[in-house]
Amino acid sequence: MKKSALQKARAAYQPKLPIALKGAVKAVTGKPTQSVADQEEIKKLFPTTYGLPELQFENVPGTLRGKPLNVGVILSGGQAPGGHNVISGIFDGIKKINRDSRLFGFIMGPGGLVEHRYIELTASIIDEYRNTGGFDIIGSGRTKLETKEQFDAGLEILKELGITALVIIGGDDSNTNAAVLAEYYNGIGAGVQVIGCPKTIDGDLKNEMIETSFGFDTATKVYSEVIGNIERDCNSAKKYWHFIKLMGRSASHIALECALQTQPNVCIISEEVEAKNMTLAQIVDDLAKTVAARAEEGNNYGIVLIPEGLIEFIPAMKALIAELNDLLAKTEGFAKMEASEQRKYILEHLSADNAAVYDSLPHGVARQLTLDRDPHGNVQVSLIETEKLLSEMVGKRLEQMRAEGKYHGKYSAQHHFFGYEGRCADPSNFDADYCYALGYNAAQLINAGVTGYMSSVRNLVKPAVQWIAGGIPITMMMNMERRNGKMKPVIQKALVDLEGAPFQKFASQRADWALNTCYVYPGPIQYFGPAEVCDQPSLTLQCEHKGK
Ligand code: FBP
Repeated sequence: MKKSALQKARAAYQPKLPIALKGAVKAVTGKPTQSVADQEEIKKLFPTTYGLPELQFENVPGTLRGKPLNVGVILSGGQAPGGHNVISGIFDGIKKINRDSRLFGFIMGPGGLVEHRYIELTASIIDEYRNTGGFDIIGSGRTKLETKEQFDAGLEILKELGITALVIIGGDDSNTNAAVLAEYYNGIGAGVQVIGCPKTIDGDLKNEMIETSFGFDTATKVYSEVIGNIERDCNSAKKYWHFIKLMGRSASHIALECALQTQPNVCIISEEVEAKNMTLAQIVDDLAKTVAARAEEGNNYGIVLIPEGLIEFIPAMKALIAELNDLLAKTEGFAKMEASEQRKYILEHLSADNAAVYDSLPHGVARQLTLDRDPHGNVQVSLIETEKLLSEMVGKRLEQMRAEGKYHGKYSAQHHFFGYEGRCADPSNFDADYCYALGYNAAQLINAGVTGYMSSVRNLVKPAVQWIAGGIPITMMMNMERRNGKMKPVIQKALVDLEGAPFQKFASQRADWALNTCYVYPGPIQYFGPAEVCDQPSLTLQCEHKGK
C-alpha cells in the first residue's frame, strides 16, 4: 500500500511509556472501592466483581515474565484517534510478558465476538498500524453485548482459541457492558478476564481515576485547527457569520475545548442552557444581540460554536421531543400522510405548550423532528441541523430588531458540521503515548490476573514518563439509571461541570471574545518539534489539573 511521507516518518515513532511500566512491574493493591452511587443495588448485580481494590503498578528490578497469554481485543463504538496504538500496546505488552503470547482481534466490533469473526494480529499486521488513526485494523461496531446468549456465544470462540482475557476498547456504554461480561464470566468460572479501555472523542468518560478518554485530544486539535482557519477567513473577508456544529453527542466537552483553543465570538454550552432553563428564543435572542453589537462596531462577521446535543438540553425542546416520540409511536399511518397533513395533525394533537414550540420552529426543522427515528423510536437529534436552525432564527430576529431600529448591519451565514473529520486523524503525540500506555497497561492487568477493571493511566499533564499506571474496578464508576424504561447499572456519564475550571475560564473571557475579535489560530497538529508545540495535552485537562 502506498504511504505518504508523514505516514512513513510516523511509523517509526516510539510512544513514550511511564517509568512504572518499564521493565518488571509489581501490582500494589489499594483500598476496596465502592460505586459512585446506588451501592446496594450495584453490589447485588455484581456479586463477584463489586468492591475490588484499585491497583497501581510500580517498577521493580528484574525482568518482566509470565506465562503465555492468549488475548482477544474488540473496538467498540465510534472511531477515536489512537485505537491502533492501544492494540499495539497490548501486543507489545503481552509479548514482553512472554513471546509466545498471541493477540486475536474480533472483527467489526462486539458483533465479531458473538458471530465468531476474528483474525490473529501478528507482528507484521501490528507494524502496519502503529501510530496511525482509524480503527480499520479490525473495524468497529455498535452491537451491544448484553444478553446471556451473546455472552455464551462469545465464550465458545474464546474457548476454541484458548483466549483467557478480552480487552474491550469503548465508551461508557461499552465499558458498562465489559463490566457485565466480566461479572458473568467470573460468576460461571469461565476463566476469561475482561478489561476495559476508555475511548471516545466526546470526552464524557472521565472521573477522578480516568482523567480523559483517548481520542478527545486529537479530535479537538483537528477541529480547532479548522475552526482557526475559518476564523482567519472570517477575519479576512469580514462578511459572514459562521455557525459551526461540533460532534460530541450529549456533552459539550468538545465545543468547550475548541472554544478555549480558538476564542470564537460565541460558544453555546448545552449544560448551561439546561441549568439556566433557557428557551430556544432566548438562545436566539442572545445570539442576535451579539450580532447586532458587533455590527455597531462595523463587524458584520463572527464565529458561533454549537454542541451537537444542544437540542436535547433546551428544556422546552426536550419536552416537545418526548411528546412527539409518544404521539408518533401511537399514530398509525403517520408516515403515509402528506407533509402539510402531518403538520396539521401534530399541531392538533400536541399539548398547547409543545404545539406553540413546534409552531415556532422553521418548517424544515419541525419536519426533521417528525421524520428520523432510531430503532428505539427516538428522534435522532444529531441529524437535526441545529447550525441552520439557529442561523435562520437569528436572521429572522435581526429583521425584527431592524424594524425596531435596534439593528443596522448586514447578516449572511455559513454552516459547518465537524465530526467525522477528526475521528480518524493520526493520533497527536499525547494520544499516541496515552493509547500505547493504556494498551501496555491492560496487558499488565491481564498478567496480574484481575477482571472487571478499566486500564487507568493518570497524572496526564505531567511528562509521559511520570504517568501513573494501574487499574480501576469498573463497578466503582457506576450508578443506576433508567434505560429503555428499566433501571440499569451504568457508568456515570461526565457532562460539562459548570463549576469546573475549564467552563469557569471560558465564562470569564467570553464577553470579551463576543464583542472584540480575539481569535486564536492553533494550526495543524505537530508531530515533530519542540515539546511546547507537540506534546501539550488538551486545555481542558490542563485547566482541570492546574496546580495538582
Ligand atoms: P462513541 O460514544 O461511540 O465514542 O461515539 C462518538 C461519536 O462520534 C459521537 O460524537 C457521535 O454523536 C456519534 O459517534 C456518531 O455516530 P456514528 O459514528 O454512528 O455516526
